Amino acid sequence: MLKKKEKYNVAVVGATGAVGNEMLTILEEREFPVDTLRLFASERSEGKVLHFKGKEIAVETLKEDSFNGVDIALFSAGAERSKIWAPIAVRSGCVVIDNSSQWRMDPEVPLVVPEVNAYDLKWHKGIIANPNCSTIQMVVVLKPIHDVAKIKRVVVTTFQSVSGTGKRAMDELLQQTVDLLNFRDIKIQVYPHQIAFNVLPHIDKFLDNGYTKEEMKMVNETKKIMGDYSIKVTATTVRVPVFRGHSESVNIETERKITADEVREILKKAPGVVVIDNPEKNEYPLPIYASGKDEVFVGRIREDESIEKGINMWIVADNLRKGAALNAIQIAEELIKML
Ligand code: NAP
Ligand code: 3JN
Repeated sequence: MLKKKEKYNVAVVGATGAVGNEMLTILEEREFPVDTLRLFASERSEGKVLHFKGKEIAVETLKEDSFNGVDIALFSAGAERSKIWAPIAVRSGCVVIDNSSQWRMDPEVPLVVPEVNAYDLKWHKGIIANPNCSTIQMVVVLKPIHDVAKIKRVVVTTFQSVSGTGKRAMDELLQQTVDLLNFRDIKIQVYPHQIAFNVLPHIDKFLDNGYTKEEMKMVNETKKIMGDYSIKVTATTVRVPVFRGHSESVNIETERKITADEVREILKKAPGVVVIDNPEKNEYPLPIYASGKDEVFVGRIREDESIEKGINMWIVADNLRKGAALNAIQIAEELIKML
């Protein structure tokens, strides 16, 4: 298990991907106390050189003994890899912070957003799960409201950027946009339909209940992180032709009446939240401004006039940072603070 040290041996699994790349940037930016850094990806990337703090590090493929001597492993190489390699890493003595959905709903695994439930880190058994990006940015805003007014029901519609799908999807949006503007035929490879100049009400696979997996992740993960299974959640997740930054229209119904002004005051004091809510100046959160930032931005806060105790909000965050890499590194920071 993790022992207190001045610096830690860190591994990033999926280091060549969209999330992995962001992890390297954030480890460096936040001066995480890294002793050695090992980078892993698929066979396609073996030997590829990545940069960290001015040093070149060659990418390796995973082997049974890859995690020997590693203290903290940050996984972002997909659920299948996490399923196989996270237990191997734990057996080698390291703590795994996993970005995939593989372990999120496992009752033995804490699902953590530090601003909301850092206390759940106390009972980890080696694996800690990082929630889905759309869930993370929503719960950072919901928790302080829940503490004051108890949320009974959440209705959320997301507007998710293509970076949520990874590097290939970002390339596809760019290529389709360039091709369409040049009157050329387009290639459709990543999504079931053209994504440029389009909106797809479909993220991840469809399930038997008519929802997508992404929608059910938001439903189930929200309850686990908030530690309240009585909250009702329904979600519609939508892919939009935006490169980076997920936006969400969120409607809540509370047990206690709370005004829009009260919500603004609560959120102004909430950790990791920035309120941008000046409609008279056309000021509200936008993905182009949230991109590259660490905070979760919230605006368009208003009372839902169709019910007695309801609030509408617009929530935006950088999905690769707070939605994935940053949250994982904040978990690592909390863990070492606890030692
Ligand atoms: P990506 O850009 O496609 O990157 C995938 C990464 O996984 C690459 O580094 C890839 O290496 C590596 N990989 C693939 N097969 C591997 C193997 N057999 N062994 C080791 N590494 C392998 O995807 P991404 O957007 O970064 O997302 C990666 C994963 O993070 C997702 O699948 C998801 O589970 C998780 N994720 C979570 C959130 C969240 O909401 N918290 C958001 C986005 C993603 P190569 O470059 O060599 O192919
Ligand atoms: O599509 C998005 O905006 C977020 C995608 C997240 C994602 C993509 C592929 C696999 C996940 C996730 O984190 O839930 C997974 C997965 O691990 O299931």
